[in-house]
Amino acid sequence: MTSQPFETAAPGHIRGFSGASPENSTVKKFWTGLSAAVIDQIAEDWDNTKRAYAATRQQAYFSAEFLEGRALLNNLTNLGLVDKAKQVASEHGRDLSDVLEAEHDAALGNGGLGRLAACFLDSAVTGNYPVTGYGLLYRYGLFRQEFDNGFQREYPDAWKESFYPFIVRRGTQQRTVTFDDMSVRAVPYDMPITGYGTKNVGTLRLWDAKPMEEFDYDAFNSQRFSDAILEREAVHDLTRVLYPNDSTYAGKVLRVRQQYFFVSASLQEMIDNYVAQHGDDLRDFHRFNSIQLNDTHPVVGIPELMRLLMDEHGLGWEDAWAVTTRTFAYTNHTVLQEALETWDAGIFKQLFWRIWEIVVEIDRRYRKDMEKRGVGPEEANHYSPVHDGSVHMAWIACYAAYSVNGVAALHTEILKRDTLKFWYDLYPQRFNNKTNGVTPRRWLRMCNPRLSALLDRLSGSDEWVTDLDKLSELRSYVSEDSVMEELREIKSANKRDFAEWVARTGGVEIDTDSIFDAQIKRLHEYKRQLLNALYILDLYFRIKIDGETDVPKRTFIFGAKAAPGYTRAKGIIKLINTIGDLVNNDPEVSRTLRVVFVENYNVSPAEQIIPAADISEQISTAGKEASGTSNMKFMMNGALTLGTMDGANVEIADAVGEDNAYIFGAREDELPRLRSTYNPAAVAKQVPGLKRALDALIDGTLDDAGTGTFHDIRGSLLDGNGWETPDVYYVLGDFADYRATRDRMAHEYVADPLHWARMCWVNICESGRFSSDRTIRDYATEVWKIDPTPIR
Ligand code: 26Q
Repeated sequence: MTSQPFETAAPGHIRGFSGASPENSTVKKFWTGLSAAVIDQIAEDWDNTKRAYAATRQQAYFSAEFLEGRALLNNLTNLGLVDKAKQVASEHGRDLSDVLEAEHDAALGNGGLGRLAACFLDSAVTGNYPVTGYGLLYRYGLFRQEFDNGFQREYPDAWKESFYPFIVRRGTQQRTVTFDDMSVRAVPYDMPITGYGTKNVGTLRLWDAKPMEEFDYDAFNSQRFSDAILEREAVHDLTRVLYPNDSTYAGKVLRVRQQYFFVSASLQEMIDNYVAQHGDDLRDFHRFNSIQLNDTHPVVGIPELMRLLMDEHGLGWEDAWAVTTRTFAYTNHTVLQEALETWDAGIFKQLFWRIWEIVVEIDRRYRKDMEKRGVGPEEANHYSPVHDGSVHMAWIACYAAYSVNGVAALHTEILKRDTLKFWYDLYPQRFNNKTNGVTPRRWLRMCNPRLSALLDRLSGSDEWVTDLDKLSELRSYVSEDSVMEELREIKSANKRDFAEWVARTGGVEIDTDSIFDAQIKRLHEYKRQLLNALYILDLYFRIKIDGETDVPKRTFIFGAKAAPGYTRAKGIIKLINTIGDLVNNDPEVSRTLRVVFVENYNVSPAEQIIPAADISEQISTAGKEASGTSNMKFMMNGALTLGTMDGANVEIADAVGEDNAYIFGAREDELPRLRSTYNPAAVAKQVPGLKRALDALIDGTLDDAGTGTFHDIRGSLLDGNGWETPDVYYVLGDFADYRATRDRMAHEYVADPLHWARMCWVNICESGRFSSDRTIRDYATEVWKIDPTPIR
């Protein structure tokens, strides 16, 4: 059974949704109909894929976040339907690009970790690997950001309020999740994950929380109307909103409820499927199932699987532990101490006493185990699952998981050397590195059609789209000037598109002849947007006061959200916006420099920015950024990295050679020595221009609307405002090298455009190892032990 061809079926779907002819439908309804037509195309393959995966050894990817972004163009790209969709649109008097713009991003993630999960699902299905994503169907995604006088304001992101066709409710597959104070119905919604050049369709299963009974009629009828409503609301609270923190731990009860909720529902389903396929001896569960934990957020799955195996399926502790410790693998995404998840023991006791009991028993056995191994009681206590009144999620993961990995080579080394050294010494064989990657479908094929067409033509096929290493075969075109000219034209055209997009979305006017220099990522002090901002401020004075004239034209592009409670990060947003106003409104300087701060940065804006960028700012303090993934997206699109030797930058520099990247700043291994004698206030005096830039924060040049924000930022660098360690992230220490390197970079850009193009080309051609296809292949063969399972 096959459905009608897409282009034949689509108009009917549009009519069905809009109750109007396609010509008279709103653009949103047109989008909805077109999207429904995509689902129509894949429905049968999706069924078949589910069946095939259920019968084989399969992998679950547990993650509190999946930052999918838009779905329609991605699916059209994967299914080879872009031209047909264009045709359908134009036949009804529309531009496909307008229709695509009507889609709201699915922003069910904060940043890197959530977007990585989305790239992984894309690569898993493209490689036909039996992988299913499990997470939460948040009603509100990551907050929408607006600027109000340069300050960040947050608004709810009601992303699915109007009908969203890319999730399908599976009402017959509900589960019940039981807390001590309430039972909750878990309703699965499936998002299809299409692959490129395969019939397989993977699944992202997102759980929604519903009251056990739609209405408690007794309560309604017995004058307890408001109790009934309140109870219902308490359940709906569970999946109401994604927590917007990405680097500080917040011990909110609701957050741990969310975690237990999706993890319990997912495990119940996996066990039911196992029983249906392989019978009810659960001692072999791990032979058919493995679960990757995306950071510690789903770690409560470890005691929950123990509970299900023992209490619901009759296994003894030893058998259950044998299964559990062969099922879970753990990925760490951060070395920041303040991000490590620990829960107050009282929360566990109150929400799920049985889980608490199991954690305590894991703890008891762990201590005995350590004693046998000769670990001293003090050290054993420090790494125990429960101590000092808290449950330590990372330690549970390290004790129970069969695999522990970091997300870039340097990061994994730091884990082994510092953060997780204790565990590495105990279980060296568990530790492995899996350098992150990004999907070349969304981040090259789809977002950069011009470059894509050039790569198709030069390589004679689209094979590179699923085998990105193929691009290295094109490296020799580096010496063909005509190809390099073409590359330059592609970049120019992308820059014009971006400038138009900025103008359309209400931003400043930008010069497409200028160097596009972009830093797009969450706002955090360790990522050092402040270093970038101080450079711009200094450059402003160099032009304005020092009369420097030999300054290449630059457009500084920012995109960043700050966690709503992270005051200093929000201050830095205000600072960048204020510097932007100073620069953009200056009649002289604005001829050379412009600052664009893209509001509400998200996946879709990234797809506009990255193909247009010349320079990729990756300037975190060495040792702090676990990997980074925008660095890979920029590289793939021919932007050069201006970065520190941190995270995956190290591997990017290695792939392209240091001649094709701009590396600066203190190295991770020299920072402890440098810090021991570091005096930021002295550095500020010594480095010319630095004091002038810092003083502009408090001398009236920059106005923070009387909030004291800029005073605090300056103080944080110079003297720690009298209470904190000054300049923890070594902003001033790296400033001089950053400025010299960035200046040199700009001069090389204007001095020899052809040479610049050659460097871009090398970056594109050597980006193969940063495809998430490679990452997934490595997980599949080295950790998950799963095989490609193509349908038909
Ligand atoms: C924890 C507790 C309570 C509420 C929220 C959180 C929380 C949520 C999200 C903590 C951390 C995150 C996200 C972390 C993250 O995105 N880390 C990034 O992961 C990327 C993918 O591996 C790396 O490339 C980045 O270097 C890393 O910063």
